[in-house]
Amino acid sequence: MRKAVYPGTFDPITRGHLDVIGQAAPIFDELVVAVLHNPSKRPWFDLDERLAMIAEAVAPYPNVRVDAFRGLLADYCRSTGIGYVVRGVRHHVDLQSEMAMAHMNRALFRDLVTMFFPTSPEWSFVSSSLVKDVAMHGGDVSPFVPAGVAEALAARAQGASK
Ligand code: COD
Repeated sequence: MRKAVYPGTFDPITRGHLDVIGQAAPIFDELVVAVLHNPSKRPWFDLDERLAMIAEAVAPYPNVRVDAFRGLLADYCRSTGIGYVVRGVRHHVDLQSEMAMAHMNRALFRDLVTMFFPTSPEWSFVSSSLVKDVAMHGGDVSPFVPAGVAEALAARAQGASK
């Protein structure tokens, strides 16, 4: 069985992430979208909120499931029998840091292969940070994130401005 992980922070999931999932899902028997649980960071959305938003967004893909992990990605892959890491690339700047991560992960777990997926051009400028910034300033983020995420962002931004 060909198992892959798409790891990330996903704070929150965007249409750019979903574009990568849409490209990768048909290639693997199972694709796990794995959210890093990092208690030392303060995300906009807590782990359970992020997992729920992703689960809703990937519902159309029967072979995609959601999980959380702590610690090293290489250890998570080793312990779950995952052999492939899926990463999205928006432009050459992403590639620089993504290459370093891919090499480090391979150095930690020799069997791990990273596959890069170039995002569709319409999402190449989209990032979780930018959509949070737009939402925080009252902008419409609905073109860039799934509907449920847009609602959650608007609610969070309203709460933060009170
Ligand atoms: N279009 C396409 N791809 C996109 C878009 C977009 N618009 N936006 C983001 N992406 C891609 C990113 O390039 C990335 O590949 C992926 O989607 C996830 O992005 P983020 O921002 O949600 O997640 P990251 O990049 O912060 O995740 C980093 C990890 C959590 C995977 C990493 O830090 C990690 O593995 N940490 C665990 C500890 C570890 O193993 N460290 C050693 C790593 S070498």
